[in-house]
Amino acid sequence: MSIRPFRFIHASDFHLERPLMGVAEVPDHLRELFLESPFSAARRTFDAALAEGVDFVVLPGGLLNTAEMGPRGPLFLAEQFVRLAERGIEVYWAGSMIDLPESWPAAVRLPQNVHFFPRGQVQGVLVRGEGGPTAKVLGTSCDDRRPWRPDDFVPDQTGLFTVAVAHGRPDPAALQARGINYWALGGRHDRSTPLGGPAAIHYCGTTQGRCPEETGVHGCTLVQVDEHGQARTSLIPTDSARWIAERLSVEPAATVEEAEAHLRERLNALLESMPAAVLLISWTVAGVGPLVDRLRRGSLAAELIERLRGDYGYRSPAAWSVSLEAEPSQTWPRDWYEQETIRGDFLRAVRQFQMNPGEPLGLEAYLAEADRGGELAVVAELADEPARERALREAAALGVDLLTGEVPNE
Ligand SMILES: [Mn+2]
Repeated sequence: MSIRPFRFIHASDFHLERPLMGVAEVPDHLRELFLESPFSAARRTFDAALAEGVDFVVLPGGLLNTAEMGPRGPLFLAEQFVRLAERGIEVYWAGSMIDLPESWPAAVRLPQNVHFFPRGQVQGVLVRGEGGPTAKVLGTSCDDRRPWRPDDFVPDQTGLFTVAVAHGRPDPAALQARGINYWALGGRHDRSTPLGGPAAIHYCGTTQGRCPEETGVHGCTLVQVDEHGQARTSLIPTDSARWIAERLSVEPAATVEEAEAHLRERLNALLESMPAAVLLISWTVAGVGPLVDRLRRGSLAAELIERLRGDYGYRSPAAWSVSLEAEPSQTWPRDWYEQETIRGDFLRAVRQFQMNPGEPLGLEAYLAEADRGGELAVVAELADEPARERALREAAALGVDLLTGEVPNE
């Protein structure tokens, strides 16, 4: 296949309706950032499209919750689309369940360059360059009555490079079998490429991490298709706030001063490697010994975090320590399990659950009446093995904390 090279931007999951969240407290000087960074990430995406002079932009959904967010989101997006229209850049948008074509407010005019794919069927659009068609873009918006299937997508019969745009998580093998050149997918917030090569499957991820779990760099993807029809993807960062999870192991004999020096070293290294974004860091300290015990109970963790915030959290850009926690211990002294104490009873009960992964935890009983039997009840079952193990470990640590009494380092 010999074709004219072209390039496009692939971006999804702007979630303009959702500020940054998942922290206990937001300091005053970062409030604006927590509210605005989803918008600035979307704006940077369109800035990148203009700067790179792309041929078109594909948006596989999750851009905004049109039902929840009022006029600001749609007005903002329409404005951005106009910027692209002025440069002749087409936009292909495949909505998710929160951004369906029907829910776009009629009062906000979508410019002509925006092709919003309908729900319930796959539509194909030819992308025209100066010398004729360069590519075919196929897309569909989500439909709860009939979820789209990989089979609905048929590659261009004349051999044009075909891009499929959709929101969802189908089986990569079923996608690969279709013979589409590039699957531009949305619906995952982490960036991933289930399949590279001539039938690429790519999730660009959200343009702005929204909570402590959405760690690392977020952005949009620039896709460059060469004359052989090979697609090359590269990340363009768009996040102005970046969530970082850092784990620090300490020796049993470590002192507070040593641990603090390590934390500062890490902070300096992070600031050096990522100077352009505000860093939001969740610390986990792992290990055994008096230091970790003190971090788990008492005020040491709060004091440490206060000092780190004071020294690094108000710079520009800031490195803000969101939390500092001791990792729940994996093991407790063997004789604790044998003691005829309430703590012994408790640890034996937890171990019973740990050794029998099939035994239900029965957490549903603790939910409010209205939530039983619902979606939350499924989550509360903790059927997912790592989640169950983590919950049991945390329960054991909490039980040990509460039942060990005043002797912190027994
Ligand atoms: Mn999403």
